[in-house]
Amino acid sequence: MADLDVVVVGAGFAGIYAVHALRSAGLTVRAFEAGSGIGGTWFWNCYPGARCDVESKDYSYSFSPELEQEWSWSERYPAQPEVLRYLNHVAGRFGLWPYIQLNTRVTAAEWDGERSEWTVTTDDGASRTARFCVMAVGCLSAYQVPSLPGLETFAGPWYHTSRWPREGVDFTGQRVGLIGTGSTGIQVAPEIAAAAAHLYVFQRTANFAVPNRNRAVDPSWEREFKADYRSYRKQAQESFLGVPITGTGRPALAEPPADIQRNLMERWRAGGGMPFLGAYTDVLVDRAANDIVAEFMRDRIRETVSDAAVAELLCPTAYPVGAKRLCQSDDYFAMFNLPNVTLVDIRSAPVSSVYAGGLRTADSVYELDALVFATGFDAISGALNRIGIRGVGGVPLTEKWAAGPRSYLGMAAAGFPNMFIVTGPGSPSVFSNMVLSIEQHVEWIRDCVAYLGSHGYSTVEAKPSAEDAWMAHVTEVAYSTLFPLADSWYVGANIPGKPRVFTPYLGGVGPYRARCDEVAAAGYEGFVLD
Ligand code: N01
Repeated sequence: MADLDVVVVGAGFAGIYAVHALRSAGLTVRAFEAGSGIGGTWFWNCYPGARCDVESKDYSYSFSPELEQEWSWSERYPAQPEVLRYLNHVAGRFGLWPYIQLNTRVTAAEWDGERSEWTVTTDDGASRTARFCVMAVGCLSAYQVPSLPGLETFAGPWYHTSRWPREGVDFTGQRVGLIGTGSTGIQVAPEIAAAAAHLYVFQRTANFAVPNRNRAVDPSWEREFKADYRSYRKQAQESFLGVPITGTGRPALAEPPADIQRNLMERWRAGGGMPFLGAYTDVLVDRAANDIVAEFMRDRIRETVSDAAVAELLCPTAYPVGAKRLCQSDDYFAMFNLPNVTLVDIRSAPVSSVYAGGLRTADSVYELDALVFATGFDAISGALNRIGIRGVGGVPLTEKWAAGPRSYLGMAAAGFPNMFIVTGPGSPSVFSNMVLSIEQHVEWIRDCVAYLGSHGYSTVEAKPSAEDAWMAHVTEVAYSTLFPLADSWYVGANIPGKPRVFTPYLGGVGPYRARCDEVAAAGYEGFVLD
């Protein structure tokens, strides 16, 4: 008999809830977490300025009406320390600590077909067997540092934002180089600029950013909001993004230009990416509509940044707005008006090498005391590919995914029985309110395991035909939008050599949930139960 019913890999939002939900269903569960604390992405990404771009009222668990009433968020968009406090509160409140083993990285998971169980090995040399494996490793966990020639010769310290020293970093009086201008780079840059003698921002691709208009949560608004939290959560579950937003419901191309400008400006002033991009129905599917919104955003950069040449360099033109994750910031563009900040265009003059005293580009040399990489992640599949996962016949997951990650419903990979992936490739995951999508997956997995038990089955495995059909649908939906036009981490374009496959499901959170529920109601259609 297996040591455990379920091993959960990771203790971020997904792993924490998986432990709670599966234990509440009467299963024996153990979670392994590589970090010295829980929180996953919110544990590791403790760089200054780290803040969620989904509002706190949405980016929080909905499974407990009591929890959502008890907890009070201090800000509209929660900063990383507050999200981490929240998760620690949840673990304590629901008695989860005894079932979470910290400082323990899962290094391998192998399916034993004879015994119908997984053997999970950890970096302390121990192994456990479990009937089920729930991979709650996060979509943005496997960070990447570019292989720059000479990096090992750099005399100063260098940091990746996703492994920021927990004690913080003092940049006072230093010349700092920042590589990476995605969501993370845009958040960390103003914080570094506030302390450093000089900040050089090395930009390869300019990015769009909308204002947050972050503010303290008003207690009377909170009271009012909480009075109807349940029905709000229901709306969120049925919505497209996992956050109810109010768009005009009309295409931009059918709207008089002056009305578009007025409407976009209202949303710009209110702050937030989802309501802004969701203003019109055609922005993410029609290039002409997208161009109108993109130009509106470039105009905001031009009116903010006083040096016209710098402003032009900061204006994104390489991809449709929204096709890469829209950044949010209240102070990034204005930061370039500071005398101690320089924007360096490494698209036209790429970084050639690092030397002891700094960084060389094709046309210049920059003397630096410290280097910061905000260069992103091997997203969605990276963390799973780094575990030695072997399914039926000892086939490695890396081999199955050699041409790109794939799964049925974004939760189960053919050839890997009794292994569930939370927010895996082919699910709304990063294109949704992650917390809500995590809850939906965990509850579906819990119910599936219960169904097997009550119907006398011991294994569940996605059929290859169901996986093929689902991934074809994921691709078809993606290619009906503008998303594939960007070289984004959504398609793996940020990782040299990674196959270009669009894996997030863009069909909408509500319809996706309905499909998963239909599959379950039909006795787990598309799965082999044995
Ligand atoms: O990573 P990214 P991120 N040389 O991949 C550059 C979530 N998130 O950590 O665009 C030079 O987006 C790269 O340039 P390019 C959110 O979902 C959320 O910023 O490839 N530059 C790009 O500028 C987000 O999308 C929040 O040309 C190199 C940057 O590094 C996701 O995490 C906050 C390079 C990487 O951008 C990832 O964001 C933070 C190289 N060799 C993150 N390699 C919020 O909730 C890469 N780059 C607000």
